[in-house]
Amino acid sequence: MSALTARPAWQALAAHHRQVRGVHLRDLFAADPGRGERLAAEGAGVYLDYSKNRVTDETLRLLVRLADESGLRARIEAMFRGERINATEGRAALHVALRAPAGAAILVDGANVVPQVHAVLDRMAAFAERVRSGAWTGHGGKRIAAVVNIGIGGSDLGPAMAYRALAHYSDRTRAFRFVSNVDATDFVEATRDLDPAQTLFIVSSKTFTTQETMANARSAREWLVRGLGTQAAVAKHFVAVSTNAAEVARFGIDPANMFEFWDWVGGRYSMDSAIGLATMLAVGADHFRALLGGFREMDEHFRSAPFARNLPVLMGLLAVWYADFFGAQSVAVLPYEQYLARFPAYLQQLTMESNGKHVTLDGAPVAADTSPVYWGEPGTNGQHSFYQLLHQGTRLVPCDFIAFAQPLNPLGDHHDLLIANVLAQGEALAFGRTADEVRAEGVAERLVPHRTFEGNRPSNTLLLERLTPAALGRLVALYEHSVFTQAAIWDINPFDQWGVELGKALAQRIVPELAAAPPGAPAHDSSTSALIRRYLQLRR
Ligand code: G6Q
Repeated sequence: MSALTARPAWQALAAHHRQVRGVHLRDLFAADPGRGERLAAEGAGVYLDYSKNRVTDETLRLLVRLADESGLRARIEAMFRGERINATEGRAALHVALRAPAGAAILVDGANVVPQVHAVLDRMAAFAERVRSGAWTGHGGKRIAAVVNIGIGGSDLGPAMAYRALAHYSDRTRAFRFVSNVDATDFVEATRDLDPAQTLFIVSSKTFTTQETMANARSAREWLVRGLGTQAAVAKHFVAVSTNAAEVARFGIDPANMFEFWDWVGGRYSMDSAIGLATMLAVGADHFRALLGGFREMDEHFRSAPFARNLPVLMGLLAVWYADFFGAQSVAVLPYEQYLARFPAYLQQLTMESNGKHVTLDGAPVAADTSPVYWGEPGTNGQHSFYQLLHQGTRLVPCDFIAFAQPLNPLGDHHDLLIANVLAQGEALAFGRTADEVRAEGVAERLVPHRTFEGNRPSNTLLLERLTPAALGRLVALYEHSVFTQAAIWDINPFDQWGVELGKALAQRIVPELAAAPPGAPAHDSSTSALIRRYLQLRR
């Protein structure tokens, strides 16, 4: 038996699950008229209704006990204190320092990192102000009309998501584009209508060695130099966000135009670092600081609220409950907010790159399933496609609904229609429709099974006042800390990503084999070798 499954709370949960797995949400609600208000928590301006989960008070008590037995409290403190909790890379994981207030002290190797965080923020703000005001011009003196962020993974998904999420607050006089894929189509389509004399590239790369980003950055430099006729133009049209000053200088970007971050910021935890420069250019420094303020509020809630009323802890524990005791394979994230269209994609990296791990911190196999698959689309669109499976499929898919009380674009009764839908979905999933109810509607007997909804399908509902920069910060931090909570239970490292290495290394090996006619048969398995030969033939 592993340390995880040997924990008394785990064993108690396993026994408890056998007793409650058949209990229906209909009965839980019928037995407790106050359940909908009792099983709700509020923190940092986020209201979480978790009453439509397949839990009793005993389940919640045992889950909190599991968090205690897993040392969650000490792990949270270790993160906030800057300890090297990313043990496999020998680093701290200090994204919380990126939003710490100016006067705070967080030490890494004895040095307070908060002043450097604020120094970079101030430089970003000064730069953003120059671009936004028109004081920073292109090589020929024209205003910057387009900003193109070049980056991938953690250096793309956060800024791309935040740009869309905060579009309501953004500068509509400039175009913002995000190029990530090494597929040239991404770069070509992003720049085809842009004027090089008015385009600013942000090369965002922690390492400044990532194959895709460097290929796109080189193509951008060629595009610019070809368009403006001089290498000297690079200085006014390229800035970098990186930890690697030497490589930035080698690329030809003036280190004065490099915005720094640090090895203790993981890529998928970096949208609130200098990686957010594109976001700041779009929405301005004040909104960016408000975004950081929202992150900070959720950080403080996570660090101080008792687990039983702690939103990220509750959400993390519920994710473990379904993944490990009900065998749920996935979680659907369903924002009823068009501006959050890229939020599920952002969360896919945050959740799955963090917790898609098979060994514990000390290298032993994890005794339970780790991260579920996160996926989703904004409502109401998903209702007309995959929700069928959520309602009547054979799999259990816990859902996170996200909604805002105040619309950013009030228009007739659209917002009430939107909210009616999100509420109806949670209700339908939980309570379903029994065969007797269907019969009472006069449905023909042969159709009754098809028209029956078993219900008992769990969901969380997150309700916020309005999608502001601060609200976005709170939401992202909520999921960051929910991921951390899950990792603490499984005793895995959510901050490394060795799983993406093998494919990268093998691609590097194949590149020269495609460059010219390879000498002899390439040394791969027969499938890969045959595909290489076929590609070389078809390419001609
Ligand atoms: C995130 C990952 C990964 C990373 C990209 C880009 O946590 O580490 O998605 O962000 O591979 O890396 P660079 O920023 O170094 O280009």
